[in-house]
Amino acid sequence: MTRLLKVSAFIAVLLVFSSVQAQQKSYTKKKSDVPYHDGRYKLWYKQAAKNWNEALPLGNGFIGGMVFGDVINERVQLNESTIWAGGPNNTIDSGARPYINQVRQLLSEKKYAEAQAIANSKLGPKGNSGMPYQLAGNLYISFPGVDNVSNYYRDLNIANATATVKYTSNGINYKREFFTSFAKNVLMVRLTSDKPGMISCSLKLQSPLKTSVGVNDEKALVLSGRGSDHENQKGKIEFSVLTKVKSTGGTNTVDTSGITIAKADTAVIYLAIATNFVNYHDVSGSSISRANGILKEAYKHSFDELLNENIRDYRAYFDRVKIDLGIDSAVKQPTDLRIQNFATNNDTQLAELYFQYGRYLLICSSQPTSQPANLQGIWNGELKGPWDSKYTININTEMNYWPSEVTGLPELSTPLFNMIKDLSVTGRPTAKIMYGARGWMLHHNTDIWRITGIVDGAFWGLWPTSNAWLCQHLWEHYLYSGDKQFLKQYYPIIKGAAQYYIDALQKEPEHGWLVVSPSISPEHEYIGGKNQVSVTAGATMDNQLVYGLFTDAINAAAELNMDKTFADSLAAYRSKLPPMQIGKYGQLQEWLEDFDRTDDQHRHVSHLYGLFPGNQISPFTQPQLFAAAKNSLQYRGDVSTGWSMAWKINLWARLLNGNHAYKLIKDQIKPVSSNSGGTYPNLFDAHPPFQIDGNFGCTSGIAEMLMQSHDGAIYLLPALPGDWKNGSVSGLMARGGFKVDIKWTNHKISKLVIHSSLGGNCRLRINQQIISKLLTAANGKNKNRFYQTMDLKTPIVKNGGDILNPGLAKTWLYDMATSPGKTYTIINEVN
Ligand code: FUC
Repeated sequence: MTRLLKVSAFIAVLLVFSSVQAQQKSYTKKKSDVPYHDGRYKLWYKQAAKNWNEALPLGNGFIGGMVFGDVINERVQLNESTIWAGGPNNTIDSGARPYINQVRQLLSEKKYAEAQAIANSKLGPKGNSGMPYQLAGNLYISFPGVDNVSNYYRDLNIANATATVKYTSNGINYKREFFTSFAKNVLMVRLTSDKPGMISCSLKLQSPLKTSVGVNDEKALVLSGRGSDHENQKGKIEFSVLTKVKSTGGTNTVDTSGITIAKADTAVIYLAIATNFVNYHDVSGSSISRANGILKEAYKHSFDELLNENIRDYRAYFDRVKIDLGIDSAVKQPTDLRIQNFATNNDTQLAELYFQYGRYLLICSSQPTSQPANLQGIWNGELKGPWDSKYTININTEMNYWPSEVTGLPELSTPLFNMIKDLSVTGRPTAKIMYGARGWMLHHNTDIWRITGIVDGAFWGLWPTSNAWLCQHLWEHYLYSGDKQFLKQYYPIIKGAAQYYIDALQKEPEHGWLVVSPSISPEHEYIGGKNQVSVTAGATMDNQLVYGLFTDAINAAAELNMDKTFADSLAAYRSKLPPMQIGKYGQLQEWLEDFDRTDDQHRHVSHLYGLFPGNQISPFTQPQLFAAAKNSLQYRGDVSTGWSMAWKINLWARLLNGNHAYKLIKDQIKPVSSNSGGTYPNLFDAHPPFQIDGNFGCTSGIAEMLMQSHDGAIYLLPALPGDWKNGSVSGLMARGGFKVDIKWTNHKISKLVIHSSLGGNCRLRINQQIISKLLTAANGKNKNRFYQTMDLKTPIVKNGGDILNPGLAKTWLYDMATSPGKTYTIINEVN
């Protein structure tokens, strides 16, 4: 019995709750939901932003604003997600095909340097490498006569999506409040002080783009502009920024030099931005009438009305997941200090803040009808941001969406799904003209115009497997939601990507395997030196991606009960793909030949796609592969660019090593140095420079440390670090429509709540024994059909090297029958 008690006897209580939604509503009502220290959900500072990476981001998927908070000259740097250079175009290279065939031939003859030379000279971009995302401009508010300043405070409250600046000047307390309205699509600013008549300032709109400033009939200040011409493309985007002030007391006047507010009690600034963008091939909208309409609608409402509405709208997303990793006194320090000290401080809460900040950034940069989050989300202060702030599809765009399903924000992936739909159209002629194949394809980048050709140069850009990676997100959305309508709508797109490979795969001469050729293991050379070679055939990541795509297409056809002949043919092709290979250092080979080096610390860890975000390497069914993947990751090292470290957090979580994953979180949340990634004072991830994927990747990694559901069961606390001794998380989503709440004490689960939206068997994997009437020992295959499709046995080949024992701890597997809409609570009475 004592032993029984020691292993934490659980008593299960079955509780039936109402729907997920009803539960979410109650979050906002219950007082106990905000038992946190003020700093828990705040990024805060004792000084204004000295540069862009210290400014604080606001956004609603359309407008982005970076608030600097200078007391004398406030700056809000403005973005609108459809202001890009150039206009509708595609980058298909109509002369590419013979050279692609030539490169294929050279690769099959192992003439690698020659293949690279032809690729470099003949298969680069023709004309343009995609268009840059551009800033709209800046709202400047200058405050004359501000001196004797004290009590300066600036924050971003991610529980409410508001930013605040406060200070005392000449004995008077001033406050500025900022937010971007989701419902009304405006940026709002309120200026107040604790003494009437003290708000005097002047507003200006400015932009480095070609713009003009005027005043319209409604007395709004208007900045009209156009996106740049770029790389042979004429700038076709027209945009309008409109701003108008409502003040109480004093006066506010407008002319072409700006808006002047004098001696007001309060001033509220309404700002709208709109463009002529309709979709990737249509720019026939009217930016001015759109911006006018937006401003008019918002102006009817008071600041408080819009703020309250906004907090409700925002929290409907944000409150879906709560997390508590413990709280230390460090939470009382300003955020920039916390970042500096995170490596050595006990500050587990900063990881929690960073996790929730990732969710905040996704909510603010990707709304159901917006553009997808680009390399900088929607925040870019330049005419041509890093890598043009485009969509890089060999890791970065996908990483942006890793947290959406698991952290309860699935509808925020809609812009990604819409972009995939666009690309399945613009990528059809690319498949035909460049590769002589059916279906659709694109290379490693796209932009708002949905280009599909090679960009940057063949060394980086000759990677044709983006379609397979993008389609993974479609299938995963189905696994989480069980939404057959969605699957039906997107099945032709998944099928189109699979068809491309049926036509494009090449028979490799040595083993007769079918390989993607030419391609690269993203951006990575396997022959170094002056004449680096990246171009290859049969890179491991490509094999995994095509294996996954075919498998998903086969499963999708089965779920929809259609296309059996096509699915059978895919299964036949799939059996001819190369197996994963274990190389001479016991590593998972990155290329078809064993080129890997143990001292290679390249930032891309592409061949580990199968471990994460794929599900082809399981510790339980593929221990040899699992150990090889671990060797590969160990050789690669930890510190790297921001997104690379974020990927490694997910990978170490999948390797079930919470301490190593947490070590990488510490490596990521540290001040930025010039040669490696880190975190800026505003908690933006640094490649460097700022790239948002690292923020999203880390959020996903923390979720993976707490729960995984890709390998036949829901694995609870699979990679809990020693430092996260006590804590809780609620609202994480598992495949098959399960919502999971976990509370743990002393690293052991003390309470578990599972809400089932689709019903079916809920199989749990746990690192401890649980005794509960609700749970039975798992038996045979998981009967839940969303978990059966994960039953992969990827073929492997061992070419040498020592295989380490994966050293797995014992786990317990349970089954629990569930019904749709029911909630199940399991309480550990011992703890
Ligand atoms: C890929 C990466 C780079 C950078 C760029 C935007 O090309 O290799 O590190 O993140 O995308």
